Amino acid sequence: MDSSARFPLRGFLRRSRPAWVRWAAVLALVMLLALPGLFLVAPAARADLCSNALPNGGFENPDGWAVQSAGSYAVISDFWARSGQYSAYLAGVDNASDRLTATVSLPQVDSITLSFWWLMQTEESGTGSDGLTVQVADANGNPLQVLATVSDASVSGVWQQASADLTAYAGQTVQIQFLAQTDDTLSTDFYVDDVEASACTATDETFWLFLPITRR
Ligand SMILES: [Ca+2]
Ligand SMILES: [Ca+2]
Repeated sequence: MDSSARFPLRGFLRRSRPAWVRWAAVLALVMLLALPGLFLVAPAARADLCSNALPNGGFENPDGWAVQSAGSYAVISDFWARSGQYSAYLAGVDNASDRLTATVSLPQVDSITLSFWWLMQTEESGTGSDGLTVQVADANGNPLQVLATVSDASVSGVWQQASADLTAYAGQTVQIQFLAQTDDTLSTDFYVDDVEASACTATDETFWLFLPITRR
């Protein structure tokens, strides 16, 4: 068998090609063979697509929030906000019983994370007798799970962020409830702002990065 049939490139170079064509072919072959040594091929992390399923969590617009209070004060107020002008200001008096509820249709996605910012300040001395409970309930208000608790024994006077996993409720309509209660002496303030339910879908795309290998 003609060796040029087994090695097409050899045949290509042997035939009556102009010299510059043969050199260009050889150079292209060398670059092709050297490519893996010049570049590191690395898969990049997948990027999740997320959206917020809980609008008005900054309380600048009270739409979507239902308020029940034993007192006659406004629970959504401009007294001390973390963002914008408004936040939820629960309790702040003795014998408080405040309930702030958002009804949310959680999409059928891969993961859902509830996050919110809270700030507590108190006249108590860390007894834990005043508290804020964050819980998820079904659409009728029946409690399903406590997500977080804050009490007068928690960090005081500084905005803190908390988060909880809501993935188990994907595809369901649920209530997110903030419940504040105080006893009959030494009041505690509970502020809440910037509530979000981040619903994320994992993408199937994998990105490949060609990183040049450099030496110092
Ligand atoms: Ca706000
Ligand atoms: Ca108290």
